Amino acid sequence: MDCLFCKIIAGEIPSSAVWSDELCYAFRDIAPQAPVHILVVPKVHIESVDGINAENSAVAAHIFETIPKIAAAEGISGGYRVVSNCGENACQSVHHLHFHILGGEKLSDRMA
Ligand code: DGP
Repeated sequence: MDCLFCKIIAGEIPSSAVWSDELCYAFRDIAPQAPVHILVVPKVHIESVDGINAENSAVAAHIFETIPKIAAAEGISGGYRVVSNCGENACQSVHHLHFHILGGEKLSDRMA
């Protein structure tokens, strides 16, 4: 499968890792939109939030258990934003489920 994030998870494309466990991988976004901008992805390929179902939702739950741990390790526990773009109208550009963690400064009170 020609998936950028699958290649990053496999180590075929370099990335700046901040977390790795049996179910998920987190790394720094190549074009940060905040002082801290991390992407958290499942190691299994899921296209987007639309692809979460009863069979794989444990991975999504695990990611949401992991996000606060990453935020704490990054020192942004005082406030951060979690975003997942799903589909064309949301401008999803990489079709492997990912959650952006944005923080390290006072973020806009607008989402877009
Ligand atoms: P989205 O637009 O929600 O699909 O976000 C995709 C993000 O992926 C975007 O913020 C930039 C990031 N990205 C794209 N290619 C690479 C890459 O090769 N390495 C890293 N670290 N991030 C990437």
